[in-house]
Amino acid sequence: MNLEKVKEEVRRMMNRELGIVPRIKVFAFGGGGSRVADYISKHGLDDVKVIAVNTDERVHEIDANKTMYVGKEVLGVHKDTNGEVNVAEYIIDGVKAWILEEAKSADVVILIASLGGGMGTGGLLETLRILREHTDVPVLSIVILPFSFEVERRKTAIQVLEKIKGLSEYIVFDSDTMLKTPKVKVSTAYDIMYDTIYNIIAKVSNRTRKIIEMKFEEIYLSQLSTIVEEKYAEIVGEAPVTV
Ligand SMILES: Nc1nc2c(ncn2[C@@H]2O[C@H](COP(=O)(O)OP(=O)(O)OP(=O)(O)O)[C@@H](O)[C@H]2O)c(=O)[nH]1
Ligand SMILES: [Mg+2]
Repeated sequence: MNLEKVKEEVRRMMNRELGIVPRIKVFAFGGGGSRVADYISKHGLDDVKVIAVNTDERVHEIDANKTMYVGKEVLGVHKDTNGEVNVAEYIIDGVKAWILEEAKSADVVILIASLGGGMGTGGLLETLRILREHTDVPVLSIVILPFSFEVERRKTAIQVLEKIKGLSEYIVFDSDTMLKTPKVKVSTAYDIMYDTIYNIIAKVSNRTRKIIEMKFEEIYLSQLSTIVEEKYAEIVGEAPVTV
């Protein structure tokens, strides 16, 4: 084994031992967001923690790393906010400490929701405000706009989207796009959309991993490199030769 191979092996071992992996936290809000969370989790993503948040107790049926059933004390037996964005914001404010605790250990936070209802819209926006006020963690919002025929919901969604744009990076999916391919069933069209979201998150995770590895290398591995060279020379009984 030559010196470069030894160095590479040490680098890999250190990454493994010290857990140099990105910590991506995905928060998915409301009914639509939970469906995305379920899809992502079922298809599996390393280094990504998926948290589904909803006022509907059935959130616990979602395949996610963590499911948060919120707002019972506000809504009582009601399963959703019934399109009340303000109510969702109020509920999220009540679990602010928990959101910050989760975000604290994240390298990147991704927020997902289908806009136009209450929980997805208010939940995402209020979480974004909380993160911006208390942390400097990079945030990406991935949102789905309702169909144009959902007139009032679409109006709400667009108003909130304008606010999101001022607070984080964002990616917008428009449900109307699904109408351009009428032969594709809506359920299939949603799956195609979820798959694109899955791929975006995978890319963010890979990119973050590369950045972390580069920083780690700058800080530790440059010093370690000298030690490895000395040890190598000691073991093979000669001056280090870089091949
Ligand atoms: N991603 C996704 N979005 C959907 C689906 N069905 C409907 N939607 C869209 O999602 C928008 C928001 O609906 P939900 O996510 O159910 O609403 P919510 O955020 O749970 O809000 P409340 O139930 O009012 O508290 C709707 O206006 C639809 O445009 C679906 O199967 N998947
Ligand atoms: Mg709902």
